[in-house]
Amino acid sequence: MNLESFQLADHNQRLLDAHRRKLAYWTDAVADAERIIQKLIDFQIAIPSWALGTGGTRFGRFGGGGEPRTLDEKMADVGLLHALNRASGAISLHIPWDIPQDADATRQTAAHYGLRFDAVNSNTFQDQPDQALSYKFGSLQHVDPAVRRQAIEHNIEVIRHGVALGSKALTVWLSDGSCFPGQLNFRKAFSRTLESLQDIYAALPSDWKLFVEYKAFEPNFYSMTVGDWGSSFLYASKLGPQAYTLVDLGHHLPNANIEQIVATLLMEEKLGGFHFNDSKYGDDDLTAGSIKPYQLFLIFNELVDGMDARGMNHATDLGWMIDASHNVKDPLEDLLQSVEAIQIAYAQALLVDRTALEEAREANDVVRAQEILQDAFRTDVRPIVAEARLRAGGALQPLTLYRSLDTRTQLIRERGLKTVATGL
Ligand SMILES: [Mn+2]
Repeated sequence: MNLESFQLADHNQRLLDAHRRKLAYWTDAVADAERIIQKLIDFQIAIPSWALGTGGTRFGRFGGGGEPRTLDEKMADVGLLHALNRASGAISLHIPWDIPQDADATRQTAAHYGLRFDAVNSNTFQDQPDQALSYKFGSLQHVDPAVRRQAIEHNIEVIRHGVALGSKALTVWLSDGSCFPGQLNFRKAFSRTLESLQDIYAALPSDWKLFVEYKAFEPNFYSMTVGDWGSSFLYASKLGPQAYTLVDLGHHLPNANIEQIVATLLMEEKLGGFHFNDSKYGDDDLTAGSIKPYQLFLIFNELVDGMDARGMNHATDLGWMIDASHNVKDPLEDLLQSVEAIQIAYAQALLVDRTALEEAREANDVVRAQEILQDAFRTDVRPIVAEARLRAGGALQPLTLYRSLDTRTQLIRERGLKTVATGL
């Protein structure tokens, strides 16, 4: 469904006075407010095409109705999110779940919604119905060169789809690994995976990036062949300057210091992109910022610090994507929450007094350093996030407007109650 301009205008008009009162503190007292608002307007977070339907667990899936049935309907959903928050101006596609039938038409539809295509994702973690050889024992690491070749060709096909759509990056996440000790020769698995990735890398256009995503566990529960940032960094380093590590927040062992990983990868010029989500136990794929908002802030603190140290453009020099799954919530509501949580953490990180923080560190003033970070984290930045949305043409409160329009009921009316989006 489309958001009508009068609906947006009515919503904003109703909330405008209250918003201006909250914003007054920022415009009166914070010298940096304008700079932060502009950075928020520029910052766009890609929505994954596989997160627009209900996810599920090993135990069941409870659909919410009105799920997008086609790539066009997925783009319509992301277009609606972007119309509401003006911060979701990109979509990340998964092949073969979202193979465009007519790339030009798909590009036009995306342009109509103001969307660009972020990284395209390959899939060698499942067998497709028409597939000749199985990935049961891995894909790029497989002992049989014919299976490796099939997986390589699939990745090259994904690049071709991405080129046709104007994407500039390929994300490779491998489920390759082993479930039991003894099953796998680690050195051979690494070498075979590297050789396969080298063939894929050779097919990259010169202005593309290859993101190597890592995960510590699952679906292989003894070893993962790209299991941590160290192995991803090794692959990316050996592949060449167009290869980077992709950090998915849910892919670490419990209590990993993700902000330190981010700082190191940025320093080594090997951080390529992000998959945002949140978790308490494992790869829970929960709403960004819903469990550990301080961790999300500390990650953004390192991102801003590390990107500024290298003169990088926050909005364009890394891939910013959500990778989440929605089991009990309306996926679109969840994605609105995630985007806002990411914007809040980013705005708080922009507030950090970096000169004072560096002075405190050099003086071993631990208390002062902690106070500086927590002062930024404890600041309610929601009024400037809302102001950025307003200036960019979005809604002051996207979730409130989404609900007041009874959007899900309308989507069910358009698409049906029992629709299932392609994806996991
Ligand atoms: Mn991911």
